[in-house]
Amino acid sequence: MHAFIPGSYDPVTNGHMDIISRSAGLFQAVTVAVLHNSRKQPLFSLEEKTALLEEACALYPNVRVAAFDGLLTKAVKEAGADVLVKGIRSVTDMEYEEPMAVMNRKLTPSVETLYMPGAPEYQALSSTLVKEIARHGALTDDMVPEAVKAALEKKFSS
Ligand code: COD
Repeated sequence: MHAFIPGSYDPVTNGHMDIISRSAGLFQAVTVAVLHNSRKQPLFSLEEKTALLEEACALYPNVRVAAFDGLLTKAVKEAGADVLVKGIRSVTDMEYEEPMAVMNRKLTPSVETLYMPGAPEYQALSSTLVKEIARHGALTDDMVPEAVKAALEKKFSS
């Protein structure tokens, strides 16, 4: 089976990496897909987000990183994947994800959505909070991969 893990990844956090690394252990192949979320204004460019993810995922030989646009289920098919994996931190995540899962199943029934509960230690971690904390120079080493911490510190250094 081939898993597709979409996200804005602006930037990738250790919460995302928990879902990616566990999926790498479960599936033969994993595509980590960087997509644009029209509800969010990104800090990092598509190229920067992809490069940071590639560095963070280099440890996992069955994981590849790619950028996609357009309809999610079309991107899943383009990647040759069959399962959408969504990390879930809370009821709020479920409420956000469930209508999309129902609609995606209606659009492309052959693509299943699987929810993976996030690790409790990363439950409060989001790209949004990480950026806010980084803006105040208060990031800790357990929040994001090393290269992401350096990239955030550089963004907010001026
Ligand atoms: N622990 C566990 N999971 C986490 C954590 C954490 N700490 N942080 C984030 N996640 C999960 C999120 O719940 C999400 O599933 C995923 O990781 C990505 O998170 P983000 O914040 O990087 O990305 P989002 O939430 O902005 O999602 C962007 C998508 C483009 C994937 C999303 O908006 C989407 O699926 N859009 C559908 C577009 C579409 O085709 N619509 C038409 C049919 S519905």
